[in-house]
Amino acid sequence: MARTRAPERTLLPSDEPLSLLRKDGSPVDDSPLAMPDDDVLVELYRRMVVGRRFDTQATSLTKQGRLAVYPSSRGQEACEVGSVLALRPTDWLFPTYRDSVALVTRGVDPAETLTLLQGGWHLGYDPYEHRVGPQCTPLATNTLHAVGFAHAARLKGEDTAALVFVGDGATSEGDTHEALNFAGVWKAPVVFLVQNNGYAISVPMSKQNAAPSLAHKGIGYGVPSVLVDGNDVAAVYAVVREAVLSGGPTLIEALTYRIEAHTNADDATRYRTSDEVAAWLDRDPVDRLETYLTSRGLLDNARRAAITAEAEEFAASVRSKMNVDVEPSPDDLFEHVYASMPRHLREQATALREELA
Ligand SMILES: Cc1ncc(C[n+]2csc(CCOP(=O)(O)OP(=O)(O)O)c2C)c(N)n1
Repeated sequence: MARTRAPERTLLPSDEPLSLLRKDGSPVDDSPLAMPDDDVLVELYRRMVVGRRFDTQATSLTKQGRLAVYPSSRGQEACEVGSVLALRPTDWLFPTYRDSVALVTRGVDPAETLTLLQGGWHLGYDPYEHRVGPQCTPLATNTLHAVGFAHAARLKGEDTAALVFVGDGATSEGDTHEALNFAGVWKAPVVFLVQNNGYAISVPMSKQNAAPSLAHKGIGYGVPSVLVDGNDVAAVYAVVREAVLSGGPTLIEALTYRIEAHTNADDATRYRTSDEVAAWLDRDPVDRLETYLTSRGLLDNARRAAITAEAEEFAASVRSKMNVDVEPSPDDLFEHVYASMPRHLREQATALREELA
């Protein structure tokens, strides 16, 4: 992929997305990005294969009635995995509903990851264990959490960066504006990773954005901005790593595509063509890295088979963990909202209990 500008920390993103691997898996000769080490590349591949298998399994669980809803990130594995592996153990992740693969990559138990989408519990994992905030479902609220968190950590003298995921649609929300503004003012160590997958449900980018690119949205806030090929995991890893180590804010737009529908409740054939999907399948992030690793002798049939077997085992463990009936108590709805429950919530809880009695 062509490139017109080196990724020095200027405010202006490059005209073309930065990349390290072309869509056919061959390396980009003159990329300004540093290729990750060989062991990192193999690990990126392994995590993408396992993540994709987890994603397929979660999609199947919706068909079996085990999950209420599942927003697939199939096709977006380079963003989900590349950015998470670029974090240091001390950094924090602030994900959205689409980022279950990122959580699993960070080490969160897959069944605990899925309780929100199952309807079993608001937040099934301990955020402190792996430093992962709650998966937000209101668009862009996590951007404010990330900026506040990163700023507070710095005030406490901690070396902690926050990585926050947003979709292209979420960049149109007021919360994103406020978060970018204060990230710029405070020079907070926050990496905004915009996974531009082309659509906000059925609304295409062209109907909600007039900027030359979403990365350009950082300029007005004084936040350095980067445009990257979001299906090139090596490039995503490299730009996120650099952003994390910069110690300040960065806005990264990763150009990618969601292969599945918005969720299992959506019919994507109503707003996009099969030709469009096919063109993106041709840019598959997993195949691309696999081709590269194979050409470098870093992946052979035995290693590939072992990784596939590991992914199958992971999916089997997800199935057995999710193959239980959950009966959440309606009272749980009122738990953990406030430290002490205000009167109106106490009244609602009583009314609900009376209705169910
Ligand atoms: C504040 C808010 N408004 C509207 C919605 C309804 N909604 C859910 S997902 C979605 C589209 C989001 O698109 P995008 O940000 O591009 O993320 P993607 O789902 O493609 O990952 C909308 C409008 C919501 N969840 N929160």
